[in-house]
Amino acid sequence: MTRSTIFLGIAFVFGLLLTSGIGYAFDWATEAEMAATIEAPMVVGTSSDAAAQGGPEPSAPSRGNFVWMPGPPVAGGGGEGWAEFTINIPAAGTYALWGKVTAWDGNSDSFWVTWQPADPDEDAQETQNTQFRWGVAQGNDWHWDKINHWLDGGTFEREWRFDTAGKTTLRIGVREDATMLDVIFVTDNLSDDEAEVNPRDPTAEDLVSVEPQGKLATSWAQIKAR
Ligand SMILES: [Ca+2]
Ligand SMILES: [Ca+2]
Repeated sequence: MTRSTIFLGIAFVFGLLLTSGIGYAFDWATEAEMAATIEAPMVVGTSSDAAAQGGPEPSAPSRGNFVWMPGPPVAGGGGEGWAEFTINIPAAGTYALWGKVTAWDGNSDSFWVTWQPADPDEDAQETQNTQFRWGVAQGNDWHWDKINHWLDGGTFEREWRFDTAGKTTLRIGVREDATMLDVIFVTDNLSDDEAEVNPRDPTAEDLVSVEPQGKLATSWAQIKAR
């Protein structure tokens, strides 16, 4: 092996480390109840509100609240109201979303999800486009679910490609009432493995810092801390 071959090998390995480090640099979380806009009948709720509808009472959500369209267990209903979030992404790239949810049963386990500008400006509650239908993992207490699309032919995890950094708009629309959303977690780690992605509740810093430049600085600080 020549000296230049060894050098190229070292440079290649270093490049891989650098690439993987940057690729997994960004994560951010926000409280569902801190959405920029919440349109009724989607409202902010508490665990006792859920119990008052007759379902099992979930434990305390992050910062005490979640969003939902109130409704009793088992019963159908829904299709109106939404929560909309402004999310500043730090760089062009591909991102995934996880929701911290409670979903009692098969009549209370879905939302509509569009994230513009990767998704079109489409009212999924009106079009009923299954590309934007999130089949939420069931469970009577808070758990993480990677946002998927529940197509007629199967359910697949989603990811969103943004060509530029900056402001994006995420809308979570009611599909079935009583589906509960506590936290939204945004990441450029596209793994489906929850243990690897490690979705989390918002930190105080997440809730203050919304500027793209600020988030980029945070990402670099996080890399350096590893
Ligand atoms: Ca329902
Ligand atoms: Ca919350």
